[in-house]
Amino acid sequence: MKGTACGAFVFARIRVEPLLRGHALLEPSQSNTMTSFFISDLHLEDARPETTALFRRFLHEEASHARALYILGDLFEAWVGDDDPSATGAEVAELLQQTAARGTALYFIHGNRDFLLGEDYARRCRMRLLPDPAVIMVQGMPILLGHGDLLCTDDTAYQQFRAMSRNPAWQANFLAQPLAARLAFAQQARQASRARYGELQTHGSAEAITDVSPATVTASFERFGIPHMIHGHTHRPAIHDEGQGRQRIVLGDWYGEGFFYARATGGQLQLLPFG
Ligand SMILES: [Mn+2]
Repeated sequence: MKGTACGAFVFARIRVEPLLRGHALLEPSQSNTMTSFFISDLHLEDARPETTALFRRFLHEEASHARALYILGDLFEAWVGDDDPSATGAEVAELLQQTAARGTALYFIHGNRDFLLGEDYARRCRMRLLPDPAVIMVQGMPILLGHGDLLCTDDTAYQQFRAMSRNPAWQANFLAQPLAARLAFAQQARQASRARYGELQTHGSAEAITDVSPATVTASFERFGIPHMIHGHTHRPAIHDEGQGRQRIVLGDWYGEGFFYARATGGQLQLLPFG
């Protein structure tokens, strides 16, 4: 009898406990179908499998059955072409393809690390490539999306590299090189970027140069006449009140154990922690 009672108690706990947690009354599939999510700067790579695991958890828990997921660049730490041989690239394609199969529309904007991510890989993931900047309409809100690097106009050396490397002729030439040469180039570029950041820090100008230019932010709001902007890149998650009813949301990076993502729900934009 004792055993039966104990069994009944366990049974009751399993049944009742989720009901006590209010949110469990709604299946994720019901609660998220109207919600859109925004993430950036995951910097996924084979060297940090725990971050890919966190992404998997994000897709299965927080963003499960979302209406849309917008990935605003730097999904990968490096991307030298759609013949990328990494285990992470293969795993992410599978994860995203499963997410799309559950009914979530996937969109991708290139970052400064993965600007060579092409149509082939996007098709594997079942995500659509968007231009930078892109204007979307979510729950009646027009939103300006971008990776964020275009707003960092004080970094003139970077903007020169960006203009050169986004040129289709430069890209075709680069992609025609053997995979090993492209991987070596990416390795070099990362080292050079790290060295340059260190140099800027020594000169005390890293903070200002690697953040957005306020004048460029204002110019973007004016050019598009849109009150909401979401971007990443600077790794400084925040909601900025830019005046005149304008709101700029900066997403977080995934280098630590947690990160910040944005969510559009009930006609409002929120910045939330995960991890
Ligand atoms: Mn970036």
